[in-house]
Amino acid sequence: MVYFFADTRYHRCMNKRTALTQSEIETALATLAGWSVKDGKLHKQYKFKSFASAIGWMMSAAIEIDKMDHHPEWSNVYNKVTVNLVTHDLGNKIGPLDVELAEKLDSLNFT
Ligand code: H2B
Repeated sequence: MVYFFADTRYHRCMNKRTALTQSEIETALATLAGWSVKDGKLHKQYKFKSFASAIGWMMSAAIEIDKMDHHPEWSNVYNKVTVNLVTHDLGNKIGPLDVELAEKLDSLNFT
């Protein structure tokens, strides 16, 4: 039993341990609306109706980000939030967790 769990976790971990290839990134981008690769990072700028909306979204995003233990480079100016995703543990390259986080961010309520 211990082996079973150890094995599952090992594979889950190994899956996330390599940077995506160019074609894997292109495949991911095809289903990620508004995302692009900019300076080698998975990039999107969200525009909200107000500063309060932007900050509210960042608060709910932060909770999900923390749960994933995968942290974006992001910044806010007025009603815009700019997000740049790379995996530091993969030498600042785009990895599976970056795509996973992009999907999670897009799934949050947005006004
Ligand atoms: N966030 C990002 N963006 N890249 C990482 O490689 C990363 C992270 N590594 N958050 C995590 C934390 C790691 O340092 C801890 C130990 O899980």
